[in-house]
Amino acid sequence: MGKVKSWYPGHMVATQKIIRELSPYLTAFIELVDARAPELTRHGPMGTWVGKTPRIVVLNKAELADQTITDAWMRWYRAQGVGAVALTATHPKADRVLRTAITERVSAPYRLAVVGLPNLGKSTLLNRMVGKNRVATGAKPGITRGPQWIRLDGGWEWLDLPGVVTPSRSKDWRLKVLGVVPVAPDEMEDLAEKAWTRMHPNACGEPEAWVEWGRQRGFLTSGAAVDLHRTAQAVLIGVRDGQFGRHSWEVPPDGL
Ligand SMILES: Nc1nc2c(ncn2[C@@H]2O[C@H](COP(=O)(O)OP(=O)(O)OP(=O)(O)O)[C@@H](O)[C@H]2O)c(=O)[nH]1
Ligand SMILES: [Mg+2]
Repeated sequence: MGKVKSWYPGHMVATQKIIRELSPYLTAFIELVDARAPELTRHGPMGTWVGKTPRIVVLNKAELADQTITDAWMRWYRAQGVGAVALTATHPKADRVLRTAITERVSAPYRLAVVGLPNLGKSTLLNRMVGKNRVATGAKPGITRGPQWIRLDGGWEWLDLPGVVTPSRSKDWRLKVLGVVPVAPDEMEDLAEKAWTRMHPNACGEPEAWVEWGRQRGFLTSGAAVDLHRTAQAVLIGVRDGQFGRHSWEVPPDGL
């Protein structure tokens, strides 16, 4: 648990300063959230950091979310007067979808900065916009360590930034399941059980169903008992990769 508590590295403090200082010079902020839990993964204090500069909310990893719930979120953002678009940064068409969403809302010159919590796909989206792998990405939070300006076609300029976290919110277990906050080894089994139960509502009353899944996969110790740690790891990877189907972890405040 200690590791998680001290999880607010210096580069995140530096990022806040950059966002505040650059805000007047930018056309818009591209605010990344996870389509499976958009408001939970939306950075609260960002609103005050960006000032009057427009924000476009991008609900990324949409292919992992429940489509009906994502549609409800899109209606909710529209009702709030917030420009939002749902996409999948790993999909080849994502750049076209995003360019359209941006040009419909703000005009040239396009000087953009991508902001949001860690591990949401900010750098993946940039690579998609450039059409090649220009910046590092990875399946754990904290890959991007410093700001990086990249030029895109059409004279667009795009600033990739490290993810920032809201320490007060980082205790929510769903942020750990979504990969935004690192998971300490001693909490992995508890998280896997919670995640599994949420994703398999029909297995209600069978709290050990995730353990049985591990047994079937052959995750056994030398004594032929189920290796709970390995099973928990596999469950969390399965959630990350959509192995258990599409699932949303948060519904809009006004319901579906
Ligand atoms: N399934 C899915 N995975 C995605 C998508 N976009 C990004 N990822 C994955 O999410 C992980 C994090 O991506 P990054 O682009 O490094 O995330 P980031 O927001 O730049 O993270 P930090 O630099 O740590 O703040 C990687 O494993 C990506 O492959 C998506 O649309 N769908
Ligand atoms: Mg990054």
